[in-house]
Formats: sequence, C-alpha cells, structure tokens
Amino acid sequence: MAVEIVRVPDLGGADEVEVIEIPVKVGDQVALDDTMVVLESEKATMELPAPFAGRIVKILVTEGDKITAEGVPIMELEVEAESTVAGETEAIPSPSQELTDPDLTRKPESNVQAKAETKSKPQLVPNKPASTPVADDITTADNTATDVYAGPYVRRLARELGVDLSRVPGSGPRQRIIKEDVQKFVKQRIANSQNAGSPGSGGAIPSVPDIDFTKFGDIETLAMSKIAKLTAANMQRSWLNVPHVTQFDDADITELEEFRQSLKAEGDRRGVKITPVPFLLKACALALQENSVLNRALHSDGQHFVQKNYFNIGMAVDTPKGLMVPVIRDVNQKGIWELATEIFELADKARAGKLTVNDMQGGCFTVSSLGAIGGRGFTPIVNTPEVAILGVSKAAIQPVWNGAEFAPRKLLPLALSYDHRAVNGGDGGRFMTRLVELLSDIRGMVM
Ligand code: CAO
Repeated sequence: MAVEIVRVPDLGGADEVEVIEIPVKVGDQVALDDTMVVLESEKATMELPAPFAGRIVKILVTEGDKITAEGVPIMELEVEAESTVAGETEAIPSPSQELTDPDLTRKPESNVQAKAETKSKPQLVPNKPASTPVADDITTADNTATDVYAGPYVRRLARELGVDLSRVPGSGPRQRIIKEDVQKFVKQRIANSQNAGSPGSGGAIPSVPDIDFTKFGDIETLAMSKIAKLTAANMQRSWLNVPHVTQFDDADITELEEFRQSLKAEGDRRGVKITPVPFLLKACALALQENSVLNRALHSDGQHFVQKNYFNIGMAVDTPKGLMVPVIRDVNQKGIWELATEIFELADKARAGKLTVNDMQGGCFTVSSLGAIGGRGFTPIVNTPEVAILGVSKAAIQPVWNGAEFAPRKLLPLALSYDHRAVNGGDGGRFMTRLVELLSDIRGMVM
C-alpha cells in the first residue's frame, strides 16, 4: 500500500479557488475519476477527480478554504500497490470538470500532481452567469441538461437515486446544486409519500398497514384465485386511473315486465329463459348508438379518443371463482331471443370456468346486474379501457304519481358510472335519459 498525496492542479489562470464541496470523507473507497473535491474560482468550477482508485486516509482542506497556488495538498489517498501510477503509461480517462456543459468534461491533458503526470488535468470551465436563475432554465429531466447547475458527482448521485435535478433547488454558490440538496430533496419526497393521504399532501398512495389479526381472534389465510387476483388488479387500476362519476335514475319497467311475462310460454317452448337482462343489453346498445361518446376509449397517447363503431357489451357474471365479464358481440344487431340465449350460454360457461380469452375480449360497455341478488343501488367501477358501465339493482313496485293519483309501478334502479375524462355529465345524462325511455316504452327498441 502506498499513500499518495492529491494536490491542487493548475488553477487555469485563476488567482484563487475556493473549496466548495467535498463529496467524500475519510475512509471512503474511491474509484478512478470519482470526484474528490469541487473547486470554484470567480469564473469557473472544477471537479477534482481521483487520479487512481484507493481509500481516503486524510482530507487536508475544508469547505470554504481558499487556495491560491497549484500543488497545495488536499488529500491523502492510500493506493493499492498495483494501481499506483509510477511508471504507468496507459491512458487514464480524463477527469470530469464541468458545471455548465457535461460534454466538455473529458480533456486528456496533464495530471494534478507530479506522481501522476500520465493522467489528465482538470480544467476550469466558465460558470453559467450568476444572474440566471436555475429553476427557470431547466427543462429536461434526464440530468444531462446542460443548464442544470450541478457537477458530475451530483449528477451521478441524482441518477443513482432517480432524482430529476431540474426539480432540485440549488443552495450552493449561484444556486449550484450540491449533494446536500439532492439528499434533502429525496428526504422530502420520502416524507411526502409517508404523509400521503394526510390533508394537503400530494404524495403517493399510502400503504395499508399490515395488521396481525390473530391478536383479535381466530383467522384463516386463504389463497386468492387467479380470477380474484386479476379482478383486484383491474379494479385498483380503474379506481386509481379513472375519475368516476355515477348518476342514477329509475326506469319504469311495468310494461316491459308485462311483455316479458307474456313471453314466458314461448320461452319454455324454445328452452330459453327471458329475464330483464336481454332487454337491458338491447336498450344499452341502442342508447350507445345514439350517444356515441360512451362508446369510446381514451387513446394511450393522451391526444385522441378511439371511437368504436361496433356495439359489444360485457355482462358481469357472479361465479364461484369470482367475477367474470363475458362479452356479447354486436348487441345492436341481435334480437331479444338471440340475446337471451347467448346470455344464458355465456353465464353458464362462466360459472363452469370455461370462458375463453376471446369470450372476454372486445367489450365497449358493461352491464352489471345485481337485480336477482337484491339491493337498491350501487356505484359500479368502470371496466377500463371502456368508459362507462351500467349497474342494475332490484326492480320493485313503488307508488308513482301519475298526475291524478299514486299508481303502483315497477321501477328498475339504474346507476351509470363513467370516466369523466371521456364522458361529460351532459353525455351521461342524455344516455341515461334515453335508456330509461327505451326501457319504459319498449316500442322504442323496435323503431
Ligand atoms: N330486478 C328484479 N328481478 C330481476 C332483475 C332485476 N333487476 N334482474 C333479474 N331478475 C330476476 C329474473 O327475472 C329472474 O327471475 P324469474 O325467474 O322470476 O324471471 C331472477 O331474477 C334470476 O335471474 P338470473 O340471475 O337467473 O338471470 P339474470 O338474467 O337476471 O342475470 C346474470 C344473469 C349473469 C347477470 C346474473 O346471473 C349474475 O351473475 N349477476 C351478478 C352480476 C354481478 O356480480 N355484478 C356485480 C359486478 S361488480 O362486483
């Protein structure tokens, strides 16, 4: 082991340089070219690189020191025998010595001290004008921006930590970003994310604490099925991405129900069960045709909508393994018998766990009917990339004022959720009103 003294190089014509940053400490292992000290003159800043790899045994300067001559010892570096440079002639990468232009960083010239004359020499390069405020002239986020006022050491640190330097306020001379600024920025971000969810915070989503439920009673841990995991992931993605609006209305399906009952005998002959669901799908397809805004997807480029000119509707099916959504294609072109048959077949297939990927692709809109199960209303979550979903609850007979008296009518509660990035309240309102109209007077479906 040999101890080498690292000295201040040629000052590049400056009368005095100041030690403005010492990014290393005693005991640190440095690699060749790691920044050891940052010096600054009135006109330039220079990062003094390690002339060889080794361990720092002594730092002979402190931040704020003024150096007026070259050759002043600044550090003692313990170098492994084989990496000392005495007599070595191989080309050594030149140091990084820039602030304002990283492209100017490598200039193979003479080295910082006699012992290492085969190495390159740091050069002072002009600082950016002191009057230029850092925050105003930073536009890129890749930390190679020439107008980010920081040296290679800080840039490297920022890269390692994934910090966008353009967002870091510099506290060094002329707002130079120093390592403490990056550290402070990272600490702040961590604190923000830990406080996320607290009023006024803009950080990441707070995690739910892990609770040991055995403290409170007997538990079992059950493996989630593949469907349950997929459903959880899809729901979370949609919930986090989609600004949801849900609006409500009731459709008077008294006449639809009378008509449906009148079809029962024929249904028995055909072997098809007619429930309100095929009517709902048909009415949705027609309302989508007339309100095409709800038959869109948001383009991933954030600049376009994808307008779908086909009308495929997904139908949520409750299965023992979890929620599945087979898709019924071209609903607008199909009759009620055909739809009822397909609904029955797909729901059966879903419950038997036999749906194919194809059965579940290509939906434009989803209907989730909990009518057979019960409940007065719920707010469904949009099945992205679709932009709207209809939640259907249990129909019930209710008194409705007809202008002269309260009459018993069968009302079907509907809830339409939509992605407010793609669908405005007006669009949603028009769709819902038309849907209610079609269900309340099914003659509209055949016109
Ligand atoms: N109001 C009152 N009764 C209703 C109704 C409603 N909105 N919708 C259906 N019914 C009745 C049906 O008419 C049928 O009664 P009858 O035999 O007397 O006619 C009965 O409820 C049972 O219907 P069904 O469940 O066999 O068939 P369906 O067409 O109504 O529904 C399907 C099919 C696949 C939508 C349904 O079985 C299902 O799985 N629903 C759950 C969907 C779901 O889980 N959504 C939540 C998703 S988010 O977690």
